[in-house]
Formats: sequence, C-alpha cells, structure tokens
Amino acid sequence: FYALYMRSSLAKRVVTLHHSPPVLDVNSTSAEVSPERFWGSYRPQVYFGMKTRSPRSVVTGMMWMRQFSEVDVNLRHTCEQGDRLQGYGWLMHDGLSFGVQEIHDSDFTLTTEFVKRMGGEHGGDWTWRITAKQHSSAPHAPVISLMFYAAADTQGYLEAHVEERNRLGSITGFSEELGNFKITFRKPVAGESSSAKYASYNYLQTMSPGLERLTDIVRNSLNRRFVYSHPSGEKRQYIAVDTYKPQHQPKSADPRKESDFVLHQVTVQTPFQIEVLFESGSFRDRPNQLSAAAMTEELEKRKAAFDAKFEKTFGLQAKGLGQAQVKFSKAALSNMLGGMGYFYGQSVVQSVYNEYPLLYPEGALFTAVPSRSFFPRGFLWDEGFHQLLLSKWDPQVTREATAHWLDLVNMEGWIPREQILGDEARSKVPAEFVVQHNENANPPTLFLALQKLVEQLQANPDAESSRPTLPFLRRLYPRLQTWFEWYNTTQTGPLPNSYRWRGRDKDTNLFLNPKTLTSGLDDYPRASHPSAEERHVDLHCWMALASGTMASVARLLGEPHQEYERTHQTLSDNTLLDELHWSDQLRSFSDYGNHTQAVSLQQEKVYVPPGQPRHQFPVARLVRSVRRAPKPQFVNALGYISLFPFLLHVLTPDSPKLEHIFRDMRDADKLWTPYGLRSLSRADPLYMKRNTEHDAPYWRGPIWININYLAVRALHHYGNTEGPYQEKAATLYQELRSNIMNNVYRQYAETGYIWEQYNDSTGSGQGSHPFTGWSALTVLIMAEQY
Ligand code: 6A9
Repeated sequence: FYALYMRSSLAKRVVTLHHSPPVLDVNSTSAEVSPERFWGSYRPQVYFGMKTRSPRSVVTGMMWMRQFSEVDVNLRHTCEQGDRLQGYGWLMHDGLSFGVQEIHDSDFTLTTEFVKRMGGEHGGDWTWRITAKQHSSAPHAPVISLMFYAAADTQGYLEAHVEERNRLGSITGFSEELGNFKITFRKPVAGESSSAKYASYNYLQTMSPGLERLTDIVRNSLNRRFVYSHPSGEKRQYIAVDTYKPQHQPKSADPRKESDFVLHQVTVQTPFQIEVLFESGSFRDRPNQLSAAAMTEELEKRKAAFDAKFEKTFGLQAKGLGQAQVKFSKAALSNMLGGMGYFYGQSVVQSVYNEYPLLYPEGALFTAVPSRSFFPRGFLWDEGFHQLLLSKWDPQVTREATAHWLDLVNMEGWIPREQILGDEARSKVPAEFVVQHNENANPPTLFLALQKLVEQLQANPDAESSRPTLPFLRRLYPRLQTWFEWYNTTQTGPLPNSYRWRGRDKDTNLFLNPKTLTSGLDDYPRASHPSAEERHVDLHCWMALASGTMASVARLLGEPHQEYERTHQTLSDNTLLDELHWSDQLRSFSDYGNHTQAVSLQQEKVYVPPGQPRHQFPVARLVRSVRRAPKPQFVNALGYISLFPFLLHVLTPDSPKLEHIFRDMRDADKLWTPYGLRSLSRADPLYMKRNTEHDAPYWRGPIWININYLAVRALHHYGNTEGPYQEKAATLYQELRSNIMNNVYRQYAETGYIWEQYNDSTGSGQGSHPFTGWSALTVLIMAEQY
C-alpha cells in the first residue's frame, strides 16, 4: 500500500506547479492592468489577426482568396509553407501600438496595417487597413475576396448587422473582458480620398466548435453560385461563403465550446483599400473615428517614431549600412515582435511514475515563436535567444515573457521544452510529438536574457526601462533557484562536476546516431551508444553560464550567493574543463561516452523464401550496423559542440585552447564557410549524413544563426580582452560578422524570407520559413550589440 501511495503522490509531482507566488499577478495582462498591451497581433499562426492577452479571447482575423484563378480554391488563412507565397511578414511593428505587413501572393500584394488607440476601460480601439495592388507583371487586375471575421471562444456573443442585401456592415458584440464593442466594415475605395469601388458582398454567420475549425468551416461553406457583375457589363461566377450547415458533429465535439463566428466577405478588383474599425463601447470621448485621413496621419506618426527608435536603439545608419540592409533589419525585428503570441492551455506531460500522460495545469504563455508557419508556438531554448534581441528594443517584453515561462515551472523545477497550448496549437502537431517528459531539459538560455537585463540595470539603474527589473528579479528568484537546481541535480554526469543530457533516443539501432533533442542540437553526433557514462561539454558550459548569472542575480538581491559563485568558479576552471572534455587526439573539446565511429546505415535483410512474391514481405528498412564495438572514449565530432567553452566565454583569454579553436573555425575543410560557421566539420564521418531514411541531416553541416551569433559575440569578447589571441579574435570577428550578415541579407533579398538554416555549400536558405526566431539575431550582429 505504501509503495502504491508513494507512486501516486510522485506521479502528481510532474503536474504540480511551483509553490512560490507566481511572478505575474493573476490579472497582469488584463485590460485594466496592461491596457496598452491588451490587443495585439498575438496570433502568429495566421497571416493577419488580432486577439487580446486573455485565455479565451474573442479573436479577429482575415482570410482571402483570389477569384477566377487556375488553382480552384486558394483560401489563405493560417501561415502555410504550402501556400508558396513569395514572401510575407511585418516590415514595421513596435510590439505595442502598430504594425505594417506585406504579403506577396501570386500576382498581387496585400499590405496589412493596424493602429491601436487607447481609451475607455477595455484596451481601446484599433483600425485595420488592407491595401491590395497587382504586381506590375500581372496581365489583368486580379479580383480578390477578403474575408474578415470575428470569433468568440466560449465567452461573449457576436451579432451580425446586414445592410443592403448581403453586405455585412458591422458586427456588435459583448464579452466580459471587452465589454460592448463594434466592428465596422468600410467599403473598398481605390485610394484614400476616392469614392467606393464596385464590390460584391457575402457573409457567414454560424457557430464554431473551436478556433482550430475556422478555416474548415469557411472552406465547407464555399459555393460558386454567386455572380460578380462588374459595371463594365462583365458577369462572372465567383466563389463565396454561403449558408453553412454544421456537419454531423463528431462525438468528441464539446458543446461547451460552441461559439459565435461571423465573417464578412468583400470581392473587389485591385487596386483597392479597405478599412475595418474596432471600437470599444467604453471609449466615450473619442475625438474622431480612426479612419481615412486620420488613420493615415496616425500611421505616419507611428512609422516615424518607429524609425527614430530603431536608429536610436541599433544605430545602423550611423554605422553606414545601406537603406536596403536597414529595411531588412527592421523587418527582422518586426517579425520577432509581430510573431509574439499569447497562448493558453495545458501541456501533455509524462514522468516515469505515470503509466499514461497527464494534463499539466492550465497556463498562459506570452512568447515569441521560431516560425509563424511551421512551429508557431513556444520553445524553451529558442526563447532565450529571442529575448536577447527583444530586450534591446523593449525590456518590458523580456520581463513579461520570462515571467510567463518561469510561471510554468513545476515543483520539481522543470519547464516543458515545447509548449503546445490550446486546441489551435495542438491541431498543428502530430500526436507523437505532443507529450513532454519531465526528465528532459533544454538549454537554459533564458539566463542569457537575464544577464542582459542585469547589465542594463547596472549600466542605467534609474532609467525608466530598467527600474522594474529589480522587483521583477525578486519575484522571479525563488523559481529561478528551483529551475537552476533542477538542472544541477537531474542532469549530472558520471564524474563530479560533469553533466549529461537525459532523454536521448532509446531505439538506438534505428538511428545512425541516436538524437539528443533535449540539447537543442537534435542530431549533432554524440556517443554512438547512449549510456550513463556520458558527459556533455555543451551542458557543462550552459551550467557555467547559469551559475554565473545566478550568482550575479543573488548578489543584486542581497541573497546568499557564495554557493552559486563556487559552482560558477568550479565550472569555469579551465583545468577541470580540460580533464573532462579536452580530447588530445582531436585537439578539441569533446563529449565523452560509450562510442564507436564504425557505424553505418544499411538495408535490413528481409528473408523472402524462394518462390514467394516479394511484395508480401515488409519493405526493407535502413538499420544501423555497428562494425566495431563501442568503448568509453571521446566522441571526437568537431563542430558547434566543440566550440562551447569559447562560445559561452568559459575559456580564459590566455587559454592556449583558443588557438586550436580559431584554427578549426577558420579552416574551410572544417568549420569555415563564406556564409557563417557550419554545424559539423566537413571532415567528420557524419558530416551531412542522414540519420534514418526519413531524417535528413539537420545539425550535421548546415549553418545555424543562433550559434553563429554566439560565435561572433565570443570573438567580440576575446577581441576586446587583453591576451595572446586578442588580435586573431578581432580579425576573425570582422570576417565572420560580415559573412553572416551579408548572406542572411542576400537570401532575404532573393527569396523574400529569413530561414531556419543556411546551406553550407551555397549559402541558400533552407528548412522552415519564415523563421524569424533566432535567425533574426542578425540584427544584433549588424548593430554589433552583444
Ligand atoms: C515537430 C512538426 C507541422 C528544431 O526552433 C524550434 C526547434 C529548436 O528548438 C531545435 O533546436 N526546432 C531545432 O533543432 C524545430 C522543432 C520543430 C518540431 C516540430 C512537429 C509538425 O509541424
């Protein structure tokens, strides 16, 4: 009985939140407490939409389609790489009050702009302006349908107001958080001061069983019975929303989720401009409507303020960077800001004490995302990198995002690595990737961001932007301590002061090299045979950074800091580091473990008895063949992992190891390319090798910007610190910096996107796109702010 009892109470630990008071007050994101940040483009997964920072916000958004096109129904809504747009993203966005986005579709461009205006008690008003222009190469002016919608999410209601036949003039509604509000759809005009253009109108008014179903509902309601009769006499059938008959509800559908969904469709030929106004009922002394000339004026003001703040913050013009590069940089920053999401829901988690996965407590997450199309959700170690950039622009964003992340820590000190919160997020992820395991870490990069906040505070303690940092750290501190302790106890290695990532792939004979997703560098080669004998040099260095930051935060708060200090000193001891991780054979830092290099992927042998048809037997898979038995030794895979003691400034400036590191970095047969450092040496046996038949090389050659940012930052550090390698570092710094920024910029100019990684032979962008998570750190590289 006792054993059973223990088991069930242990099973609950994984879903029990940390006991200290949350960093954020319950209502910290409400319209009352934080009106200026209440509404925002916090739906990074859609091309254009807004919601409030609340758990069950009324959401607004836009879908569109081109009429009379060869592709039958080309409905656009959620960001999809399959839409093959020629580029889209925010060109300007201040993270607070306005944004300007361009979306390049087949033969037209949509510019989507929003401006907010404060007033009343519910987060104020906002106006959208959509401008459509055909591409100069297009033979005819395309006819486009824009579909604007509002959807409730289990709270409040919406009412449609139909004027003249099918034209939905406005939606009124009410919700607890928004009070009364009205959304008005203006008629399209050719330009700001011209009169209305000919347009056809349709609308849809229905119930939706959940926000993840909106696209399907619209798609299923489309009908081609409508006639677009242009004043020129031209009549053509077009596609529009019609009555929607809710399909036979699947059994799992939850009737409590049924909510109002109202959509306005306007079909019009380019060029045109359309405005949508959201007006809050409690905003009574509105000076005028935020529309037409007033909207233009407001936009111009915000743009000018954005430009000025951008230059003041990053100083790119002063550095002599060209117009086009500056524009690129603004887009990179704006996409990270405009890609911030507010998510709410429960992770699905598992510990060794649960037979089945459990639901984590409900929680909110205000976070930037790596990619609006492919993974529009929070990732723990990505976020530390995101906040390096965002903390320069607006430290309040960094404090709030960090607070949200740390408020998700459980009593053990664990934070789930990938945050898949809410039905919309869940609907994008295949089931096998949803469950998060509580043995699994991810690099504690939030310490990099905290370091920045501490530096800003120390440099400028009285500045308005850094004054809230001290009280913030005070509330964060108990959680930070437990978070740090979790790493320091659960991820220890076999020798004193060594560390080991848990959660490596188990089914080792299916992989050329079992992955280590937890480290963030998924398929980077580690010991071929995962075991408890392993020690990982990157984690050692992350812990050096984490303990150092803990020590400085503790000192700042007047808390005991000796223990953190001691850990930091031990982990920074270059002699210890050599003992644990220096491979004399490779002359490089390295992981250690049960390892052999003699592995390869081979077709599994499938025995087909003579005379039997081949197709009745399973298809031969690739499996690993091990030609020489593994033994305890250094892994000797030269690449990003070998650089960590340099990347995180653990090496002392006089360390002779720097010479080896610089030599390997600068060697084109190893890590150097004209576009940045490649992840794995060209000379490594696993360079650009697939891990399974389905798994293309990921961290086995391609260039990643987060690590390149750390490399440039480290070169800057050693180049500015007295020592025998100072000059070499300074030279390399210049070269690496210009290689990275030139290539990321060139790829953006050529393809319209910032990419997840860059090809080490051609520099081409590859993988997920747009990827304006850590690849946007290029801005800091351009600005030389580290
Ligand atoms: C699985 C796909 C339709 C992989 O940027 C986020 C992470 C990084 O943290 C990590 O270091 N990316 C890097 O190696 C992307 C991970 C995406 C997992 C998505 C399911 C389904 O999408």
